[in-house]
Amino acid sequence: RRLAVVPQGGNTGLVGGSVPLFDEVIVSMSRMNSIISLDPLAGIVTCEAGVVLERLNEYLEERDFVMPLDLGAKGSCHVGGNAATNAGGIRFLRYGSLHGSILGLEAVLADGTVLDSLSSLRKDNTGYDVKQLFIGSEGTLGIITKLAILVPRKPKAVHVAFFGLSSYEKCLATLVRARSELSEVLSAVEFLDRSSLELVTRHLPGARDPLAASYPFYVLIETSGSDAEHDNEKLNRFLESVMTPSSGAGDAPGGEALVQDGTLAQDRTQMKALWKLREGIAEALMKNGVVYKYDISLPTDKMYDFVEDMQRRLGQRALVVGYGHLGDGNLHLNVSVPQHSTEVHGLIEPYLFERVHAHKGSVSAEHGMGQCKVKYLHFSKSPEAIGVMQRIKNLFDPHGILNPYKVLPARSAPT
Ligand code: 2HG
Ligand code: ZN
Repeated sequence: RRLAVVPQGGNTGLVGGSVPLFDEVIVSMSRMNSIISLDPLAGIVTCEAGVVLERLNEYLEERDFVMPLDLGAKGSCHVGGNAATNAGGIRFLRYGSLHGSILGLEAVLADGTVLDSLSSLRKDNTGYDVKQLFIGSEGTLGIITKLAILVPRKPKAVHVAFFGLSSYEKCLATLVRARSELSEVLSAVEFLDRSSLELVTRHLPGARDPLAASYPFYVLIETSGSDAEHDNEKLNRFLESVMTPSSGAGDAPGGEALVQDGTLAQDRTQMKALWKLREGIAEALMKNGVVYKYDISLPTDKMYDFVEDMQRRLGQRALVVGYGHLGDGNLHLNVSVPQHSTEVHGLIEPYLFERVHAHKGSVSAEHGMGQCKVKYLHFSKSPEAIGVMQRIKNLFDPHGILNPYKVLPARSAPT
């Protein structure tokens, strides 16, 4: 009947991708929630799109596997939505993008055709990899209904350390050290600034600063490996190296140690508490008032300049915080105000995206385009690339009924 539809998973997106604008019908995926099978030999799980990420992860952990994806919204988001939005999250550094982990999928096209690309082969080099188009298409090319996902073995030993640092440069140097000294066991490197930590400790019950003094920056490092003794040894050597004052040689700025203070979680509860300080920032910001959210990819050494520049630009009008996936060059720049302010919003956009473009960054590192970023697509994609995207959209959805007004700017009618 050519009715416009909006596919909706857990509705946890941050760019309005699963929210209708006009009279679109919401297609909720929540009852397509079966886990179909797990092939333990190949490490491939097959499930329906509406399975909640945390539930799938629990199912896998019981069988000694783990999802290659983890994010703050795990308790509500659906794996179909994760695939449709190409969600990034905190395991990206270790397991990479869903473009690599999703081996196959089933999708329903605009005309009702069920496209079976549910291959569960590690290798399949038979021409165009059509399923990739659906990953990150945000429901604009078809509705993902099933997935086959490559799942790694559950790590036997996980450690989490939380550091206080005196400058962003030291966060970068700590990242470099972690990469070289923790190498294959390194599974996450996240950072947050002091304002982010203060928001979490103020708004989330039970959250407390684990360090004795305050620092302008914090880095959370996680290791995951198969041999607790080996990982422990590596981590202890790393801790010693980042906490010992340097001679000024190598990657460390001279004199002071890279890390001023730090704590290592002793058990699962402490590990969760440290992760909460990073994963709880989004929730704490929501409790603090109205928030303008930005999720940008930048050269890692430039990331915090963007936060400081925005702080200077907005002055007393707003609180600007910076945190994110340091190891992936993905900054979450958020601006908190007591109530919506057209003035503040106008000072942020399009200024921020113009700067991102000037630094060859991306206007969306992991949250997608949804409805909020559509008009800024051209800052990250060339006219030729947008033209190809439009042609693909026309091919899959000639009547524009799949999640309209999302991802791509309005187009002319198909010829
Ligand atoms: C995170 O990494 C999420 O915590 C949310 O991607 C980021 O709130 C945000 O802007
Ligand atoms: Zn994130």
